[in-house]
Amino acid sequence: MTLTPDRLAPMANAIRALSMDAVQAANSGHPGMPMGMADVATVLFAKFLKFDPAAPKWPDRDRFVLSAGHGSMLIYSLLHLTGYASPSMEDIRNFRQMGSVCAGHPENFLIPGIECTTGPLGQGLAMAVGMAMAERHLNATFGDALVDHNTWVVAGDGCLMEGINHEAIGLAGTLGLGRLKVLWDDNKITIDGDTSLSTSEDIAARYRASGWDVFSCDGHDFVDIERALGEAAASAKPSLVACRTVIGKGAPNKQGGHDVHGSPLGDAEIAAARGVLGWTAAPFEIPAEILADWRSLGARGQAAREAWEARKLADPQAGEFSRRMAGELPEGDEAAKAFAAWLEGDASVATRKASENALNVLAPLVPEMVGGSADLTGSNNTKAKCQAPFTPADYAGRYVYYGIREFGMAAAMNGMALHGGIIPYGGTFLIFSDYCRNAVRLSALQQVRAIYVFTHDSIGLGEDGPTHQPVEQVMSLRLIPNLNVYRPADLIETAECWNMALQTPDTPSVLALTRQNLPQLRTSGEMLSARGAYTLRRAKADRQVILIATGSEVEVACNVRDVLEAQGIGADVVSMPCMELFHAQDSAYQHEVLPNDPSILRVSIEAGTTLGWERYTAVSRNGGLNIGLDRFGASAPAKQLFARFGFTAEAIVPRILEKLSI
Ligand SMILES: Cc1ncc(C[n+]2csc(CCOP(=O)(O)OP(=O)(O)O)c2C)c(N)n1
Ligand SMILES: [Mg+2]
Repeated sequence: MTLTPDRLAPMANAIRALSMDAVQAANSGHPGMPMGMADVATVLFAKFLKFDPAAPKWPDRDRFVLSAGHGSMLIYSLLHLTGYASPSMEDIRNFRQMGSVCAGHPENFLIPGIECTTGPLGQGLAMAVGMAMAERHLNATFGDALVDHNTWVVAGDGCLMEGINHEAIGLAGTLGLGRLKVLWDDNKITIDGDTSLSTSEDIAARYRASGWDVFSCDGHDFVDIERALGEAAASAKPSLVACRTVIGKGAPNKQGGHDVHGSPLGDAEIAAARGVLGWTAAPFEIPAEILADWRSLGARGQAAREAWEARKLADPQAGEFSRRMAGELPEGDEAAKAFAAWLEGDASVATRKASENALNVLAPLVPEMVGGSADLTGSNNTKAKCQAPFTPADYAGRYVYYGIREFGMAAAMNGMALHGGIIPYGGTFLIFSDYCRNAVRLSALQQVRAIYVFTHDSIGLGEDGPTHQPVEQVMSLRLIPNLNVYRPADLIETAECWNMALQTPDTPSVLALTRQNLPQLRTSGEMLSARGAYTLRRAKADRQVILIATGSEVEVACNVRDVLEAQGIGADVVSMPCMELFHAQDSAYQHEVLPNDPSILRVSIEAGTTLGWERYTAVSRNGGLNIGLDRFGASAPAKQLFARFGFTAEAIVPRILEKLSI
């Protein structure tokens, strides 16, 4: 089948009609972008993209990322028209309504054909960088027969203007990700108006300077689009295609202006557009011959997919490839044995070092783990001995030098996890989690197993001072739904938390780890951290106090307990490495650890913001006590800071005695 421009034009108009009608029906949404990029997207799907609507998760499909997520009707139209089971026309009719999979912005967990959730501008492109990294890594590991595909992105002016764009394209250029192709909707319009209001940069020059190839085309000339996409496809470099388009193309009175970006066109303008486009079908009806053209191009991918299935059957590595793509961990209990041996010891190490020890056990056993750091490898202790660098010369390498690009790193990790076949982890200082916070949030929303190794987790980092000392970060990360925030207290808990992080395929994890050494507090018990919190020390004298602490403050809590016990006041110490997991336990267990007894004084100890700890201390004698830090830290050695800010038995015991005496 040769799709000549006269056949392609009505196909593109089908996207325009669906987009303007769905936005009108919802009385909200963004018609401008899908109408403007309809021609480019039609050429991409008709001539370049490798996909099979019957198998949306086929591992060797090209990845298509709509980075300009506000243009969601573009991808909903494309998926429906090419014959994916979802979304249905009914879903499209109910665009943006309760229960429809056609959400305001595309969500990877609602529709199998959507590779990633987009809407926060710039992150789709940055995740695509991760997908392209994953493709090269798996290609280097499993060969061309199993892994050989491209990652195509549609990005808008906003995606290119965001700061994360700089990080993402710098990384892609340095890593030489030639399989990454970005189609820029160069319409010179954003919400506020003409792009000249806010930008004057030479985008092509910036991309070229970052190691990219840059092409351009008239985004409404099918022949020219095909030429430019062909040049990009042939390039060995990551490529940007500037597609000069008119936003809202086809709406005669509104196209080209910023009003068409995010408002329904209105009945009169839609009628006028129907006239211009020669579109006579009723809303949500696609003329049979046009739908047939779309469906026949959708059916073309079947042959490529079946050829791939046949290659896979003959491939000796097929089993291992399928295991990794399914996200299943390798069998075996070697890691558990190694961790159990640590219980016998008495290791006083920083939890960042404990994490490195765990990684040196896990990374050889779990080959899909790909690590990295945003230029803090030696501080985050993220590199396992078995890992070689991931470079253009060796994409089989399993350690990524992300450079000082926290946001770009986190988004790339999301892309790798979404691609499948990889469990990404990456490090930076906990304080800079704020730099990548929205990507961490997207890990949680998209339900991916990305593991964040955030070290230097409190004033305990010492001399670098308040710019580097997290205060509110641990608690604020706990605010993000579907994110497990771990703050282990010693070597044993750190190993357990790593274990848990690997075993939650639909939930990302943060490991908040210390710079300073901590004593080993645990010498017995298996996987106690899995319950989120547990009684580490039991009261000997009559129990009047429960001390609840995390991370480095568990040691402090143990010291407080010893002083109280010496005075005949019984105190439990509860270590709470993961609030989220404790919350998921049944109430019988929760009450076993924290009995519902208002005669007991509950005391939280964490070297960070106290806001939130009331959840565990409110049911408590005299309202409970929250020991924390509700101000910025200071620059000094760690021990002095702990003393200065009251994280010592000497400072805490009198406060407890006072509370008990009321
Ligand atoms: C990080 C982020 N900031 C702001 C927004 C809100 N927003 C959505 S679309 C848009 C304008 C984007 O302009 P462009 O990419 O050129 O899209 P077009 O108007 O051409 O469709 C803005 C500011 C967002 N979605 N994400
Ligand atoms: Mg624009």
